[in-house]
Amino acid sequence: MADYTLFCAPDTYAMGAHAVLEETGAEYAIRWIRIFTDTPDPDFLAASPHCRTPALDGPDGTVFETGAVALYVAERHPQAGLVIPPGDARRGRFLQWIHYLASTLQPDVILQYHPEFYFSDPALQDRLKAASMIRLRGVFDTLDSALADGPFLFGDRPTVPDYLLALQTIWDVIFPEGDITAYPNLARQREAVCARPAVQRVLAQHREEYARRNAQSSGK
Ligand SMILES: N[C@@H](CCC(=O)N[C@@H](CS)C(=O)NCC(=O)O)C(=O)O
Repeated sequence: MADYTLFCAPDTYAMGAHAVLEETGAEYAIRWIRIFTDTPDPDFLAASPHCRTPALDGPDGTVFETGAVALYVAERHPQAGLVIPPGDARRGRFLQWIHYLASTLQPDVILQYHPEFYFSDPALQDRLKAASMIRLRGVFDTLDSALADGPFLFGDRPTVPDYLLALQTIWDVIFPEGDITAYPNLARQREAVCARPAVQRVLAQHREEYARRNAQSSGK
C-alpha cells in the first residue's frame, strides 16, 4: 500500500508537491479530484478545508498547503537531498524562499487567473490584474537576482523551493507580456527543473489527466 495519497487537480499547485514526492522515490498514490465544485470528494474536503489542491494524506495524517506538503515529504526522505537541514548556514534562506513563494509570489499568481475571486465587474478585474502584474514584476526581479549563480536557488542541486518555483513559472501568463525571457535566470531555472526525469513524469501525468477531462467535457 502507498505511504501517501496526494489529492491533485491537473495543472495546478499540486504539481510542485507532486514533483517533490516523485523525486523522493516514495510510494504514493494520486487521487485526482475536482476543485470549484459544489460536491467535493469528501476525503479531499476532510484533508483540505477550502477544497484547494494539493493536500496530502500520509502516515501522520493530513497536510495541506503546497509548501508544507513539499517540505514535510522532503524531510521524511532526507536521502533525496531536497532539504537544507537545520544547522546548515543556508537553512534560513531555504525557509525564506519556501515562504516567499507561498506568501509573496503565489497570491499575485492566483490573481492573474482568478480576479473574479475579488470583483465580478470585468473592468475592475482588468485593473486588479494590471496592478497585480506590477507587483509580480518586482517579485520576478528579486527571484531572478537570487538565481544569478544558479541554475538552482542553492547552486547546482535543486531543493524544495526550486520545485515550488518552477512549477509556478511554468505558467507563461503570470509574466509581463506572457514572456519569461525577460528573466533569463528564471528561464534557466525552469528549464533545469523541468528537464529532470521525475518532473517530466509528473508533467506527463498532469497533461494526461487534463486532456482526459477536456475530452470528457467535450463529449469525446
Ligand atoms: N496556498 C495554497 C493555494 C492552493 C490553491 O489555491 N490551489 C488552487 C489550484 S492551483 C485551488 O485548489 N483552487 C480552488 C479554490 O480556490 O477553490 C497552496 O499552496 O496549497
